[in-house]
Amino acid sequence: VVQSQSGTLTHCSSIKTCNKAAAVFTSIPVINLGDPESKSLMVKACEEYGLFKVVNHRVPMEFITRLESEALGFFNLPQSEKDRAGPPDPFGYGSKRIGTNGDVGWIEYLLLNANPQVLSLKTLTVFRQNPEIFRSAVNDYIQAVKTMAYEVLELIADGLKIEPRDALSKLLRDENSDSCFRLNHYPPCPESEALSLSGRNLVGFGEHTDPQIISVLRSNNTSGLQICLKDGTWVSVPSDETSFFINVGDALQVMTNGRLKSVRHRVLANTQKSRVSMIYFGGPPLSQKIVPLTSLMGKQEESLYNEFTWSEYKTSAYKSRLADYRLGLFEKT
Ligand code: GA4
Repeated sequence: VVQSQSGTLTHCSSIKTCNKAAAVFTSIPVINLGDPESKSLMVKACEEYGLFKVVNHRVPMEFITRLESEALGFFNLPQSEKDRAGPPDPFGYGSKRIGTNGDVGWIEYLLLNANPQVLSLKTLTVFRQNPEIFRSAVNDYIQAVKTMAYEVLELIADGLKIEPRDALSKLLRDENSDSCFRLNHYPPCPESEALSLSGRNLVGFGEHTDPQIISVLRSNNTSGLQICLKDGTWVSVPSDETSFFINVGDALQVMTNGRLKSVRHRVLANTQKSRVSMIYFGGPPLSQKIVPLTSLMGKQEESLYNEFTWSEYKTSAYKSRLADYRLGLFEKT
């Protein structure tokens, strides 16, 4: 893995490429949070795709643009400065390496605890002139996005007739909720221009499912996100900087006994523009048992999964490679 002096990413032959141009996902479900039908539309989207787009989300645009510019300010620092905020073990700056088991991508990122009090000092030292500006940009954004995530989970619970309606959201509201936050920067990749001429694209973040309950993503106006449909084809999700994308994670798939699908997704590098994304990963407390919700199970219905705690799942996930099918270890045979 090579890193140039200027702090930009340079070519790295171990980063994967993929060669088929994906169709554009024009039929992506778009859900207006003010729509009385939103709960059933969300459930439908989570059953079919494991992903939907949220409009009328009430997260102030000002919080979004402020954090995006803080993030870019950080990613534009010299490499040596950024490295002082690394490695991401578990929180901090990372470049190209994803996780600890050999995965790489055309990406640099900051991984943060979604509990603002725990914003690691290591990360803040990089913002030594203005750590408070960064801290408040992160806090305001996370707070607003969490509020939306709780609402989404309550609507999903309503749509599935889960009782009480906070059965899912309370796991994220819990002060011990194990949630994290990630700022990603995918620099433009000129090499992939040549590669894409030969029909190949460089992978920014390799295919995977998210282990948590739900993920809330916002990106700038640069495409790159793709999801895998039930039939195995990949489609690219058109970027929309004013909306949020919500995806189902592994834990929610288990809690709904497989009804809602944890979607496989990936990000490809763009040849022209840099992509910035910010993602809140809502997870339960470490001690939480991850089992299908009783109010959702039919009379004779049995769990498709063996019982496990979030801590057990997380430990197992962090030992896996990005593309692994992590739920496989927990399925009943
Ligand atoms: C995918 C979702 C989140 O980005 C993340 C990722 C984590 C990491 O980047 O350290 C993991 C990946 C993610 C799943 C499998 C393991 C852990 C990298 C990896 C190879 C922060 C998370 O929670 O799981």
